[in-house]
Amino acid sequence: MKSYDVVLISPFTDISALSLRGLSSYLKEHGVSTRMLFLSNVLLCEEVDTPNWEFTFPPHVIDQVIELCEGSSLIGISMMTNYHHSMGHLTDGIVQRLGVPVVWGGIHPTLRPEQCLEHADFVCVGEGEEALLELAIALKEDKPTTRIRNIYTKTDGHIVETPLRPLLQDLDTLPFQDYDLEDQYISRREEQRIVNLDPGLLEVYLDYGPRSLRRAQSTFQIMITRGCPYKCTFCGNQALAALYPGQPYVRRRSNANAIAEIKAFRERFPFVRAILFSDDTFVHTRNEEIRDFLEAYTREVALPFRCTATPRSITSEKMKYLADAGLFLLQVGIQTGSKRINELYQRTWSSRETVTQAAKIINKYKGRIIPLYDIILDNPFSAIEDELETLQLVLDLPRPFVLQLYSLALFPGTKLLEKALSEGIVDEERLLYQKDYRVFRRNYLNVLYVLLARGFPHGIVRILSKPVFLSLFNRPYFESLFNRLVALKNGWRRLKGHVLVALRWRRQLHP
Ligand code: B12
Ligand code: SF4
Repeated sequence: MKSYDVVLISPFTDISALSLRGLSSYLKEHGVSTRMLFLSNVLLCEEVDTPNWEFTFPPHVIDQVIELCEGSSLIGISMMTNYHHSMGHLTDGIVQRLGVPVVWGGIHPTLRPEQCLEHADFVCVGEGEEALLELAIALKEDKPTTRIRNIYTKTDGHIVETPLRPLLQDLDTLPFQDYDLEDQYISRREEQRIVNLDPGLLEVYLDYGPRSLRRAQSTFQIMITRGCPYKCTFCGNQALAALYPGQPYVRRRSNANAIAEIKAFRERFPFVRAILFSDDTFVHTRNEEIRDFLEAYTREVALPFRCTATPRSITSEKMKYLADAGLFLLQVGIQTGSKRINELYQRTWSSRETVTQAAKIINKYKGRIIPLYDIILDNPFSAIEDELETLQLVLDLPRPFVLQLYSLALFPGTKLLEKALSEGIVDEERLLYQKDYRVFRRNYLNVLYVLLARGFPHGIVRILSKPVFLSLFNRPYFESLFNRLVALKNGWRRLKGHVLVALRWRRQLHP
């Protein structure tokens, strides 16, 4: 089998893997060959559509990964915090059996380099393009690797830190994402193994996208900015920006450059049906900037698209440009309706009035644009009054909308985690690695939110949130009853899943 200088591994459910595809192109542009593996456990083994953070790859898949990595001089893995466990296991397997050095990069290694160096030989802190290239060349040419900026390593048990390169300011100098499928592989549930990613599979898997929007249509993801101007205390951006004091953090590609990338993708893969602008907050820019971008987009691309916004960034003018250009789904971070919690989150710019005003503007386009409102539950600093204020806000928003609920995950580097640790509210290890943002506490109020998210009539939820019902049901016995019911249901589902997986592996070993 042909070998490559660098093998890049993505554990994400979503094979868009924007960071790795960008890094891969950057390496190739500078003469370093790459192979990419998309190894989501969801794509491989789960019988349900959600990742299992405790997942470890079965031996026959690790064998295949080893085979696909053989002959390379470096293996790179991109990481979010929740993947620490499963990628740690995979990395240990690779290092022991292959002896090829492994570098981890992405938000988690950036914020927790020391922990990541327990598994990986190198960690890339911050932006990776130039650092990864320098590391790959050094390893290929057998040169020292301890002085590469942004690359941390360990010698004699001590961590060797290096200074950070400045942030890339001109994003137009970066190549487009790597979609050369002949060097790309994907883990497949159907075959129970890793297979070559061909255009047919790409079309299917680009349907996956973010969790709530799966199987909408084959969607190309792109970012036209890096960074976010806000500093919400639960978000990784605040920690990332802090690494680069005094440097412009929000950077934007030129319209022409972003549109050229979309056009190039569509020419190559005409099945693409929609575009997803995955920027932290796509709409946060001046009216004219959105207008100019969307005019060019309509002229040259004209595919339906989805994007993200903060409530504050929504204006009537921008919504008109967005709607005219084909926006069909707008993800808006509301997070809370409580003034007190907005202060805690450093989101005082996202008041109830701002949210209500934004929702009214969006609602003028009902039938054409569906808003997707993000709400955070399970905040240990919230009181029942805060939760009720949020519920009330959601109930008052004009319909239709989709509600996307997250159980608060306290990620490394965030102010909220620091606060929770200093107040002894959390045990870090448990929260960081085992916390599942889709698993909510099963208390009465959360059940009301889930009912809303599942389309239950607002009138009934409003009645169920009256003090009389709250005093009856918002009690620990209700939560424990629900926990038991859900445990029963999950136990049954897991058992069914294990049996199916075992049968598949058996078939795989004894065809
Ligand atoms: C786009 C995005 C997504 C997209 C696509 C992600 C993907 N698979 O590519 C979608 C919407 C699917 C998504 C989903 C999720 N996301 Co998200 N996402 C982002 C976002 C906005 C941008 C990430 C990005 O692609 N940036 C552009 C690239 C070019 O930059 P980059 O990722 O920083 O990569 C650079 C460096 O880190 C480094 N690097 C990265 N990988 C590697 C690998 C190697 C080997 C090397 C050397 C270097 C390197 O080099 C890159 C180029 O300079 C970030 C916020 C942010 N600003 O980072 C959140 C963020 C990464 N997401 C986050 C989370 C929590 C999630 C979810 C788990 C849950 C959720 N709340 O949505 C899901 C999980 C998905 C899944 N099941 O796998 C958190 C992660 C926090 C953490 N500590 O883990 C972030 C930071 C936002 C936040 N709330 O704080 N996400
Ligand atoms: S607005 Fe969104 S992306 Fe920006 S810091 Fe806040 S949560 Fe993060």
